[in-house]
Amino acid sequence: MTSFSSDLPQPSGIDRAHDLPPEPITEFQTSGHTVVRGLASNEEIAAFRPTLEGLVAKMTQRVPPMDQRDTYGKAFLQAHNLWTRDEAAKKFVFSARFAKVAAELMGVDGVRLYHDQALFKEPGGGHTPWHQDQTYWPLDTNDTITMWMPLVDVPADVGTMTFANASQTHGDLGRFIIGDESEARFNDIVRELCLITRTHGAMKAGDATFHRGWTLHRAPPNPTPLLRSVMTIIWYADGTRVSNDVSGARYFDHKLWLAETPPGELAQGPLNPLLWPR
Ligand SMILES: O=C(O)CCC(=O)C(=O)O
Repeated sequence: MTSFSSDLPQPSGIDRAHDLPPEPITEFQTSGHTVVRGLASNEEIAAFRPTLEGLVAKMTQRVPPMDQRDTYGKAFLQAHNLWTRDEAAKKFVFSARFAKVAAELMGVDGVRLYHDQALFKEPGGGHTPWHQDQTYWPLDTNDTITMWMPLVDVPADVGTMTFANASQTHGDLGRFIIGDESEARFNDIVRELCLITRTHGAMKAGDATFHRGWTLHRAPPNPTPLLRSVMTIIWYADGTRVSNDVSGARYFDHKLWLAETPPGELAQGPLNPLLWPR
C-alpha cells in the first residue's frame, strides 16, 4: 500500500493521513460496509460545512415542494460535483485522507473520483428505498466505494443507513432503480437470501460510513426538524475500464461523469482525477 513518504513535506489540514486500524478493513472486505469514526474533526467540519450547505441550497432551489415529489424525490435533496463550483468544496472532495482510506478499505493502490454528491434529507423527508448504487455506474469493476459523511450529528431518530451484510458478494441483484419497486423487490431478496441487516447507528459530524457499489442499502425517513446534511464521495480503483453496458439507468452517468468514454477504455475522463496516490 502506498504511504506518505517522510522525505516529502507532510500533508496538512484535510489531506493529513488517518491511521486506519485493521478492524474496519476486515469488516469492509467481508460485509461490504464499515464505519470510521472521527474521520474529519469538528473543526474541519465547521470550516467546510457553510460552503457545502450554501452550495446545496443554491443548487436545489428549483426542487418542487415535498408533496409534489415521488418516493425517490422525497428521500433527499441531491446536488452533484460540488467540487467543480468552489475551491473549498474541491479541497474537501479531493482530500487525500478520505481517498487513502477508500483505497485501503478496498485494498487497491489508487483511486479515481467518480463524483461527489450531497444528500440532504429534509425535515419530514421520506425513506431512501433499498438499492444498489452500481446499477447506475458503467464501471467494469467491483472496486467501487462510497463515503457517506454527515456534516451534522445524526441521532438515532433521524437514522443512518442500513446495509445488507455481504450483499456485495451477490453482485448485481436485479437492476432496480431507486423507488417503490426497488424497496419491495429487495425486501424480498433480503428475506430469500437470509441477509443480515446492520446499521452503524447514530453518527457524529465527521464520522463516515463506507460501502461498496453492489452493497444493498437503504435509509429511514426523517421525522425530526433536523436537516440531515450528508456529503458523499464516490471513487473507483485506478485502472478501471468503462463497462460494455452503458444503457438504461447507466446512460446519464456515462454522459455526465465519464465524458462518454467508449466502453472498454480506461475510465479516466476530465472529471475523474487520481486522488490517491496523487
Ligand atoms: O443518504 C441516503 O439516504 C442514502 C445514501 C445512499 O444511498 C448512498 O450514499 O449510496
